Amino acid sequence: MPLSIPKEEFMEPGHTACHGCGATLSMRYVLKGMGPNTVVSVPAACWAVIPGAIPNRTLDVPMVYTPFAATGAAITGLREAFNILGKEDYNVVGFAGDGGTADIGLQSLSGAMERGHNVFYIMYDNEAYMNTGVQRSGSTPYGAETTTTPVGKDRNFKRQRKKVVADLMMAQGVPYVATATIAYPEDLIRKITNAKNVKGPKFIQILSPCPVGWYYPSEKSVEISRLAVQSGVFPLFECIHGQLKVTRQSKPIRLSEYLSAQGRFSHMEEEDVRNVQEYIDERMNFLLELEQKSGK
Ligand SMILES: Cc1ncc(C[n+]2csc(CCOP(=O)(O)OP(=O)(O)O)c2C)c(N)n1
Repeated sequence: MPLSIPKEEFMEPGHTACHGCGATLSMRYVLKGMGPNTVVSVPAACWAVIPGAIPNRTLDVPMVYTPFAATGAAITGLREAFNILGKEDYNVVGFAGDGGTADIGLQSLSGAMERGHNVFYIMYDNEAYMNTGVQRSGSTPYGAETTTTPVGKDRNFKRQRKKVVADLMMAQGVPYVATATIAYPEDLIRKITNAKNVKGPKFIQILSPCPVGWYYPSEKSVEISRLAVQSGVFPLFECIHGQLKVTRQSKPIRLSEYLSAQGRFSHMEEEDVRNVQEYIDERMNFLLELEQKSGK
């Protein structure tokens, strides 16, 4: 039964994000799933500036703004403080970019998850450090051009594979781990609702396309995020207490459809595309094996 999208909004019009910002839709849907009793902790990132300044803030929930590496520590402290105030039912949500999660914030995230606090950590994954001008992060995929991996005549695109933080979180035994994206809002909101029913730490990685850093027209963000899922580049799954379920693709598409829609991959040659396809197949096999094991 498809879940209908809650009508209530916790994000008002008037944010300061770029046109077509995927991370902005991610926040909107996350808050629809969370509801009003929510506090959000945001590190240095695009989302630190998107809400705008008081009194014209776009968010209807409180937001705490912390140093870049500190999201895991911040949500730990907020959780304990809310508990002391008798507000155990409040949702404490870290909302951080991929740089703030896969790189500089990783130890803080891992510590918060290991201590078992009842918190949500949302990684909005736009696959580079966008707020400071599209520098590569650990979560940037193989093949992407960024300002620190400029193609030029040496074809200096990112040569390393994407570090998938959701997989790290599953390996760490985090009770709720999922991936989602803005092309499938019902799926995203259902995952937030499911996560609310799990006690302890929850981690959700949301692919959030960025027209400025991925070099595509701003009206195509939802389409690009759908292509990412259909091509297998960004598989959707949910893992509750080690029980993994992968969403099967009813309409798979060719990888080239996803890559050719974005300028960051426009330099890729056949061999580079084959490398990406190999990675997709390996990762899908890894997830399906985990799924099979968890069914036992
Ligand atoms: C310790 C520290 N180093 C660098 C910065 C500069 N800085 C601010 S935002 C940002 C990029 C954040 O990237 P990401 O976490 O991927 O989020 P996005 O900007 O893509 O939303 C950087 C490098 C900082 N604020 N603090």
